[in-house]
Amino acid sequence: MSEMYQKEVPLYGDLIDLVGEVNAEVLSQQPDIKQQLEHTGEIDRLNMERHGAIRLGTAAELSMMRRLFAVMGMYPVGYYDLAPAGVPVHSTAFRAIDTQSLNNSPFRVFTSLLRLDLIDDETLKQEAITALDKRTIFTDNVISLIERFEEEGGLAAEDAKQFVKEALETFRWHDNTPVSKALYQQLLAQHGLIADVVGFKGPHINHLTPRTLDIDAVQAGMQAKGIPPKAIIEGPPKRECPILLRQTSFKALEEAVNFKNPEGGYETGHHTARFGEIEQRGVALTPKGRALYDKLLNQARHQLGVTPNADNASEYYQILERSFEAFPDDYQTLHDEGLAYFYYQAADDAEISCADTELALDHFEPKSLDVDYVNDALAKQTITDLLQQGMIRLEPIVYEDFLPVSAAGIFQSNLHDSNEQEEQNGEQNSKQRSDKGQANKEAFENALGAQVYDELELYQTLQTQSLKACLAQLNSTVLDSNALDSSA
Ligand code: OOG
Ligand code: NI
Repeated sequence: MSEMYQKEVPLYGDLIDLVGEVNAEVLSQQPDIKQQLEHTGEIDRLNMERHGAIRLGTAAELSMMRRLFAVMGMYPVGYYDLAPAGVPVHSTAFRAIDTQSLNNSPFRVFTSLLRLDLIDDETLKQEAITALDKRTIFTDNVISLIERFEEEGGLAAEDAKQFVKEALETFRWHDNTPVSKALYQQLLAQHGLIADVVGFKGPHINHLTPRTLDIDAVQAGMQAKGIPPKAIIEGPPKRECPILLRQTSFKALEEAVNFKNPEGGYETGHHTARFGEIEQRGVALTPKGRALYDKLLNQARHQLGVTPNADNASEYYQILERSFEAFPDDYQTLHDEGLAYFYYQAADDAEISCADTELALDHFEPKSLDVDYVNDALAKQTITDLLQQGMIRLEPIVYEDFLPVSAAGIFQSNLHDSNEQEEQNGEQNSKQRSDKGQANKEAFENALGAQVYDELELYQTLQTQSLKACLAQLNSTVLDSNALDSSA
């Protein structure tokens, strides 16, 4: 998909080059970052794309898409309602859910379903539904292969190869549209996203997003390479210990398309939808950490008084930085205050043998492997002691999901130049719909044909599993050395 997209959108290839240069520079300048990436196994996936995004039109498309991603071990995680921000979609992210699979492939697809119910013009709504009903976004072959996967619990190597080839077709760009220019323009007047979904043959991938180790450097470097950046970097400010997700993109390109002429043939026009994005991820936050993040972000936005834009970008960053002074910025405190999720890892052998194994042994009764034990106060003290002695080290669990306020910013900066109007709509929408959040999630899951995973539960499980594995490893090391002592 990356190769296809670089061919389709050459500017995206330039962005990839810039990201590669900046990442290499950071790795050579900051050996501690390099070491951390080695410990968590992420060094090998550094230069792979981290996400892409598509927009779907119907429940049937969404549920087949869920089945397609399941073939690749990608499952729907999280629910994002963008309607309160004036974007008529709700979304999930398909991604791997366990550590090993994430290390094999961290790629996620932010997948949105259009909210046709938000089109208030009844005639237009019907035309949109008719247009969507007419299109088929999956090849027959990919559907057969999905069915085979479901029946047999897997695909043979040849089939898997064929599956990738066929699945890619769904994400391809088509510059001949199935709708007339007149209908396209009506849809566009309703909302840029509606035109982008209903006006095309399929859900073209609308951006891909590599990971950068220094998003500020890439943002600054884009201009110099002739890549027009979005006005502001979304998410938290620059920090010593990155949290959640910071993102920025280059502005969507205006591309030539051919609209289907009702009298036959095509007429030329253009469409703006596809762009390139970069992301820098940090540690996943617990519900307590996330509540603090939301509070500080809202506080900063409220203080700025208007939506951050090109004219107030530096003022916004200053306000944001000041606001986030209240968010602890070292991993130990983030851990001790229960603000972020961490992997617990037994220190390397060398470090263990220098540590005071007897003290550790005092704490390690066999019950230490019990999950409940892990949560009680004595266990907390034990963990603190072990961390202090250097027997256990903490490695941040990377946030693998998305942020609704940031996503809305990414959507909006890549739509037609009607931002201001959309933001005003957004405020109205949030008033109208603030109490409908739960019902929307249910509607989304009905369309999806499954429930979405709760991302916070997934992080908690990763943390607990790592603690159990680490205690088991320490126990066996300590017991081994004890056995050696007593046999001596
Ligand atoms: C998705 C925008 C959201 C992100 O990274 O938050 C997104 C879209 O434009 O379809 O990709
Ligand atoms: Ni994105």
